[in-house]
Amino acid sequence: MRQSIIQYVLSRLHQLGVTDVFGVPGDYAFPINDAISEEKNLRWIGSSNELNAAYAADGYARIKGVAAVNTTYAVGELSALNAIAGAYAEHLPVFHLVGMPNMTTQRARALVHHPLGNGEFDLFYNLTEPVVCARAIITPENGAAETERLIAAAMYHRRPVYMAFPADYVDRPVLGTATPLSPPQSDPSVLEAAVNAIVEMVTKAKTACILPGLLVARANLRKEMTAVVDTSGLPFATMFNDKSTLDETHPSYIGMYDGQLMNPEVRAFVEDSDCILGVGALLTDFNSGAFTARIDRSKSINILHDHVRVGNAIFDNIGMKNVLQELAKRLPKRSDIKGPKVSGLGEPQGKKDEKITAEYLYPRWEQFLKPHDILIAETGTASLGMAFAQMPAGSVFHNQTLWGSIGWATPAAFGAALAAPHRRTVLITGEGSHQLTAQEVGQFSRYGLKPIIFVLNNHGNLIERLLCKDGEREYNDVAAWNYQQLPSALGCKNWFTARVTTCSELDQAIAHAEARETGAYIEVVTDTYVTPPLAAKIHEARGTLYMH
Ligand SMILES: Cc1ncc(C[n+]2csc(CCOP(=O)(O)OP(=O)(O)O)c2C)c(N)n1
Ligand SMILES: [Mg+2]
Repeated sequence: MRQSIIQYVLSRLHQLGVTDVFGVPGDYAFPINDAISEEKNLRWIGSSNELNAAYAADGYARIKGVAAVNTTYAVGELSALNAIAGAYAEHLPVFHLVGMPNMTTQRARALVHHPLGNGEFDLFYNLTEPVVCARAIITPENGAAETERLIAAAMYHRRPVYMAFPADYVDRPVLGTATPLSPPQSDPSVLEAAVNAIVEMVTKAKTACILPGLLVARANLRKEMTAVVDTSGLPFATMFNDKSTLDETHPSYIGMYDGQLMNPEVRAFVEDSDCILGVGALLTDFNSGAFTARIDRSKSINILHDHVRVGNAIFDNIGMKNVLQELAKRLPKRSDIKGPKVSGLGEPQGKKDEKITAEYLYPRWEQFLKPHDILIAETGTASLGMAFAQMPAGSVFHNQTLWGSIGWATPAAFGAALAAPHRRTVLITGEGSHQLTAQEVGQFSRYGLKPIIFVLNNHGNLIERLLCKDGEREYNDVAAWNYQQLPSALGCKNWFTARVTTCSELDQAIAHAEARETGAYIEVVTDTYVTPPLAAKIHEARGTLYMH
């Protein structure tokens, strides 16, 4: 028997690595919901709401390289849109599968529930256009071909795609066949010219360094990138959004480059280099120390996913993977170039029975991290503090640095934990952000996952207090929840929970959390203005640097 349209789509997603689909059911989506639950290779993961489902898909895609989320027409898909836009900004291929009313209903312009009541059904298909790299309404005729087109687009651009399924078409047999599209190919002569230009610039340079960026990790090119570092012997630094692209225990790692705001030795080394080899790094506000990074275009290179810039020369129609593979063979070994030695946050500073300070908290969290951990750090002061921790071998740091939608981290941590249940997932979130999506904590226990969650309670939106004109304005206060009671209320059985206010209480709670076989949820209470150094710098500079 021929596969139905939805069976075809789901089997292709499974071939790409999707084994779980996040979502919230709905009547227009029932045929998709049913197909997912009947598909033996896939698990339906019921989320609390569509925003959380799509954030969870974002977290899952960060670990597995691809994810899928299923929502119902209009009311469901619109709630997911913020997270889908985030996946677009952050380069994550998330397949958004949406159930639409029957085509017969749409043609009759019938006044069924969910649409706006004006007989128009393609509004939401149109609304999604700017936040996906490709979209289609899937029919029996176009099903196979459109699925292949969307897969090729999502995997090449590493961006989300949108697939809407009229409910009466979902179970119809897929007509015709389509072969997977081959990825774009590099132009060999341009590749040769670009690699020659890069090799020449690196060879001539007295000092040089590498800035590996987020696109390397997103395109699954960590191995190729590490080979370039090893061949060239060049020191490398990373920027905030690019943190943990390569292993931070690698001997060539010199630490975080954050413009003039932090790490002056790293800044001096990077900016004084005659050649700065950027690979998939973008100079966004948070990546450039609030635009204080000074990288001279004429002595820098950037290798992007489909083109390379060497100084002012552009070489296009060449793929990042091919460029890295060639460079790993051809770059000269520059063991003569030595960068500064990476330093982490050092020993926690503070008295054991006193309140928790930034000088204690961030070094203590750094010490707590273990090899292969997945750290999900929410937008806010906590991620600004943890950006300067040195990550242990094989561990990764994830933050939504560009999109920066608070509430992302809690469901994203769930998605990441589900994608890698054998690894330890650590969530660090401010309490203001946590309040947006805290109900997703219940999902960890529901699906047998054991994260360690830290909720930093500093009595409101600290980063906003530091950025706005009067930190005491009431709009930065949040409700004082009993955080410790949340896991139990949300169905987490036998979790370790604690509320800590002193350094020794923090130490004890961490020791308990590490020893337990269940999830752990620790509320870390500090004074309102306990601020890590980068957040303090951004505060000092906000008039001139940041808010332009
Ligand atoms: C969806 C969304 N709404 C609002 C904001 C603006 N915003 C940025 S950080 C923040 C508060 C963060 O507070 P918290 O999570 O408690 O972290 P803290 O800085 O206090 O450590 C807000 C409201 C945002 N980035 N995203
Ligand atoms: Mg806060």
